[in-house]
Amino acid sequence: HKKIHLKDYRPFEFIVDHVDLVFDIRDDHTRVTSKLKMKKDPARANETTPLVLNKGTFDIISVVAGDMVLLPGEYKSDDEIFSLVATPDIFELEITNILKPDENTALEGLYRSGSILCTQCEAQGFRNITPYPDRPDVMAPFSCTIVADKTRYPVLLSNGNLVKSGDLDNNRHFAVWEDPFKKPCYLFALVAGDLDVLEDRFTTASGRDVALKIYSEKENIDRCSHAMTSLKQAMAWDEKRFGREYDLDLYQIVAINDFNAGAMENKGLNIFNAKYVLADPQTATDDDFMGIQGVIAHEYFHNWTGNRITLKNWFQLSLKEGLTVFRDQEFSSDMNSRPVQRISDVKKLMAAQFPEDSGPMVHPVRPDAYIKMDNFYTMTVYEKGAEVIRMIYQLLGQALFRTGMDLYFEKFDGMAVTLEDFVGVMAKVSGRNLDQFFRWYTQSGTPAVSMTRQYDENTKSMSLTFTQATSPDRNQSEKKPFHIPVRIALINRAGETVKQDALYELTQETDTFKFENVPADIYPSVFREFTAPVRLTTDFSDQDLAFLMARDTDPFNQWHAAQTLFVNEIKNLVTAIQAGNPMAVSAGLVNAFSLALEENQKDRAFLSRALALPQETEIKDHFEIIDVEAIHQARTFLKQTLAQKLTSEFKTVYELCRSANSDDISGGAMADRSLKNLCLSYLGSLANNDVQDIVQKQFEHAGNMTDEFAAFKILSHMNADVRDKACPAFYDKWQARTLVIDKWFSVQAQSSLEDTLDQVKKLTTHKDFTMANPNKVRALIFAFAMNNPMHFHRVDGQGYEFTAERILMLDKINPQTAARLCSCFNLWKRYDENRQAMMKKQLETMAEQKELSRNLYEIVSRALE
Ligand code: DPP
Ligand code: ZN
Repeated sequence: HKKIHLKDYRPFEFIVDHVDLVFDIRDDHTRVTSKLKMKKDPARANETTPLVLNKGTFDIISVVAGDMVLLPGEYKSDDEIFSLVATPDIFELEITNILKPDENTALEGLYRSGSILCTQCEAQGFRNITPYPDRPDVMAPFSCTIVADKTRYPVLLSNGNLVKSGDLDNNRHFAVWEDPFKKPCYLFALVAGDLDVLEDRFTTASGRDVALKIYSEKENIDRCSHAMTSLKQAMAWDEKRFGREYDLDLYQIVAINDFNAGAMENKGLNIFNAKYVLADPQTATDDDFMGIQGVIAHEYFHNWTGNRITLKNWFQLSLKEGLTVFRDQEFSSDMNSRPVQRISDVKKLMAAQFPEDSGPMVHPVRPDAYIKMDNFYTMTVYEKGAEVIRMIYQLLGQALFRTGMDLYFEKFDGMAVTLEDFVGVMAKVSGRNLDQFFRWYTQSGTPAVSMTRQYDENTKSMSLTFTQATSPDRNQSEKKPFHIPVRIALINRAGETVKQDALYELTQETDTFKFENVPADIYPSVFREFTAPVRLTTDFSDQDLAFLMARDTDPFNQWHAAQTLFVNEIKNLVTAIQAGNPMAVSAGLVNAFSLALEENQKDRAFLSRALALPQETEIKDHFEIIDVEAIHQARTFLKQTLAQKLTSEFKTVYELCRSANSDDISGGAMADRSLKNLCLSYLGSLANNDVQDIVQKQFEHAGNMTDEFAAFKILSHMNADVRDKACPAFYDKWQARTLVIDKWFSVQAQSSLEDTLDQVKKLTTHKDFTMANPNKVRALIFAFAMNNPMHFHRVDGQGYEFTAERILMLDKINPQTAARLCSCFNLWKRYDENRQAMMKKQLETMAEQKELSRNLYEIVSRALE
């Protein structure tokens, strides 16, 4: 399988002036006719230049060049390429081919989801629709005609504006769409189906009246209003914060049940995984509501960062994704609680991006090479990419950053550009040299930064010394220092600010900052709001951390101190377990925890995050060799000890937070629920009759999915009897709601009970489970392999065996999703010898398969390299 390298990038030799597509949808096939108006790049006029278009596996029916019908010998066509040996300087090419969307299980290109036909083209799915220069730097205006049966497909959608529609013979009808904006083909979209629509309007700052339409299957149309509210919030926010207005008269979103990713920003016609559109308090949790708001906004923001300004090549993916994630994070921070948003974004980065950096998929934010681009829609490109933008924002400050964004939009509108172009405008408007900073894009790995304090009694000065080091990896054998911004404030023992928050910059292996005239018993609060994506170690003792947890003036750092305390405690417990010593939780931790819990009248959303123990999957990142059982045992023991010692406190807070109205999704009500359910989860870990009763009551009488699901999760861990009652009850109530049934699968897959693997195997034959639906696979198989370390890493290897079988099965259906699932084996070298050997064996078995997809091949071969 061929590797594509950034260094081999060449511009396309032709220009596409216009694309005219016709989709003739029939019961068992769709006939696509594409008319391309093309010309040679003027620099190549009169040269003999072969035309090479990307192509998927479909049959070509006819090719017309100009007014000449070409015979099969006059063009070349296989499963990857369509080519002509030579063309005139200016020409038209009409290609007709036949697609079988019903057989398209990979969900790339044109495919069927239930009764709906739809498309997914990013990254390289358009080539499965028609031969085309399938690369983001070829931009063209598109028009699209759809012809279909009126009864089966009453709604016919594509990008841009509807310019014509009408009836035809034989109960058929047609619609013609024109998109006035030039775009790369990965932003093309088509939807045909029997859909209902929720309509609204938005008037932009300059007075453009935009029709907003959200489409879904008929039975779900009353669950689209939260998505609509979120869309309007996003449109208003982008005008206010970035001066960006929407540019068409119509914005459409379609909810689809079978979708590989979260959502797709196709120009004027977003296609969404239904999970990120549909919600009401009865069927969606507060997290689901937040997720929808964030994803709706993310796709909307792409209209400027991604669509109007797009990518020169796929290596630049973070140019649109890192920037757009940064924008959606800022949006969510402005709509909700900024500190809580920051905590959840950083938690995600630490839980999923840091491990990516320590495994075989480690790559710079701008990768140098790929076999299959789909494999590089990663936490590094997205989440770390957003952190890199955030660092630029920190270095420049809000005003200059905005000036830089304005210039970026002005200079590059309608173009396909690079990360250098983006950082270039930021350097220009600020007058700063960002050359060293650019290493964040080209050098992989998480820098480890250590901070130590030195106090000089004579001069009454405190020095902070920062040392950075990044481990060598397959991308670079030697790492140069990063340019790392760090926000620092000084706090005294009374929790008062002694020195205001200011920005410092690390550029060397070691940097020291000196603070004069400060008392000895002072605390530095460093990397406030997580100024940079680094692994931080400090010389803080557990007492220092307890102080910072209570008194740091940055809530993010309070959270971080609490998490560090928990991790330290769990590490001590793991050491005790491994040495065969009895476990004990330190009194200091219980005390710090109890003091924090007393602050429950303040910010409950924040508190529920600060007092949540890190997951086993997050804890593992703090160990060189991961001891699955010991980590599970240690965390469980810590949780139970806290629950035991603070039972009445947890019960009190649980009662205090119960007043929220069950269908109120305001920030305050969500905060109450999250703290209440955190308390319930601690109590639930005790699994005695008394708490079982409380959990059971909440499960049975909950007025919303957040409470019901929280209780259900706890019951699923209690014991087999309890679980075996809760599961059918939940199923019977929600069997008609496929998104809720996903939750039902995932809870069972993540249970800590002994027989979980057997249950999961049984569930693979459940009538509601299918390997063909990515949401179902994620709910059951991903949840088991990624979020249930105790059972995935079973010492008999059966968890590995089961998962590897499923990956191979899935690879035949949906290679993109199979490759994603396979990353559960990525950290195999971090486990004990026995597990290493078993995981390696599964990877080798996969590698030996004859017909691995390119997607899966890349993941497996990197893991074994
Ligand atoms: N471009 C999409 C997104 O991140 C992913 N397919 O929004
Ligand atoms: Zn995106």
